[in-house]
Amino acid sequence: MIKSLLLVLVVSNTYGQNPIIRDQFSADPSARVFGDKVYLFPSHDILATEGKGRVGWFCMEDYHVFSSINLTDWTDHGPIVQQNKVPWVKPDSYSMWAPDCIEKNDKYYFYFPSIVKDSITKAQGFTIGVAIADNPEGPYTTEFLPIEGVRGIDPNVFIDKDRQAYLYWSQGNIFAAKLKDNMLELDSEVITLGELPTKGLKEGPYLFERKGIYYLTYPHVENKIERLEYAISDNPLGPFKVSGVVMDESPSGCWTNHQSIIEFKNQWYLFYHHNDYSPNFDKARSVRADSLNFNADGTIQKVIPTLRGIGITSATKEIQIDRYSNVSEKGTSIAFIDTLDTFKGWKTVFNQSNGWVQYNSVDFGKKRLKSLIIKSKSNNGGTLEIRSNSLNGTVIAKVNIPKTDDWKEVKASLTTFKPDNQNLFIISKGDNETELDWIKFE
Ligand code: FUB
Repeated sequence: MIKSLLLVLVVSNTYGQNPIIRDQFSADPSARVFGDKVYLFPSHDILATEGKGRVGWFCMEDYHVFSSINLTDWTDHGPIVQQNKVPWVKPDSYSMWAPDCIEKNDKYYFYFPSIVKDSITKAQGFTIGVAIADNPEGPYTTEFLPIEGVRGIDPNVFIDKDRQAYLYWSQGNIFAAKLKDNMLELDSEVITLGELPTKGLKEGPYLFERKGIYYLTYPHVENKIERLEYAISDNPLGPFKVSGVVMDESPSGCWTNHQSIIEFKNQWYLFYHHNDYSPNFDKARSVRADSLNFNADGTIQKVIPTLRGIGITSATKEIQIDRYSNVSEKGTSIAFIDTLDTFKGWKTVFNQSNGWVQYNSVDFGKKRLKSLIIKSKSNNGGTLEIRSNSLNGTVIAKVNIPKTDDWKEVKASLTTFKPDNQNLFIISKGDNETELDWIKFE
């Protein structure tokens, strides 16, 4: 149970769609449902500079936690664990890799890997420690020493129906062991999960249970870069049967991927990552989420990554239509607003009549909205049409974008108002290049 009334610093809000965290890099997402919220515990990629991490490699110095009640609006609760405040972590190692968090008996156990200080244990390299809190947002208190008997990265914890907890982690292979009731010590021999592919790196274990089937998911290099795969068993410790691919390799070549899978309000979701804000450097990644579905026999349907992602977007907030659900083959492209500051996001560029973008699940509510505001730019002026639910659907508004060299917010009256959830189609009605940042209704 989540204890209330704890004052936690709320740093910022970010809005749904992919990537879901829009003001910083985020990777290796562990999503968890605690109470009526989804919590996200990702790695926090930063860019290494001389003297701070290893340039050209992963670089992380802390972890943030995020939460959402609707999968659209995400709140950043700020840093929860920092490398230079953990007694056993080498403070200049910048190696706070993929974490996980789980609730047991009203306590939240945050598991994280990092590089151990030479003086602390006989072990060297990566090991895994725990921090404990009364609330998922923190504050977390870190254990003085890492978990004894564990070497490696990518911790994942699963608690079965009988309340037995299991720790999974990786280091070339995937390992598992039972955890004691205190969640801080191993309670069994370490098992190597040996039925998984033997060729190509495996890491990032994440185990969940559905209808009596234990799904072990993991990134694996079957070809040249990681893809997400899964194996199933009737027991949390296996033996597992390799069963399929959850997500193919990134078409743009991001070498890593890393997953977690949750059920929230009767829908399953896959959280994963991609280097959206850093297309030329794949160690600065961003968390994404898409819906995941099962076949009747319990096998997982492959998830095709989308930009639209998950959650419902309010019509009265800025709708970033560049995170589209679908797009015309010709006449439309997506580009960064500022290539020197990618966190400014993307724009949609229309350059041909009848080029279009489809953006699904916009909630117009019940109260009549009267106008539309479009942040746009067009050197020669353009016309955009907004339709509801199909390319030939009801015209909601027609907007003339005036000639302008700079971004302008243009207002137009709605020709009609349709309440509730709709899919929007934005269609160019001219050949002049017209750029669109966002639209919103009021
Ligand atoms: O984020 C660093 C490492 O990259 C993670 O620990 C792996 O799972 C891979 O995503």
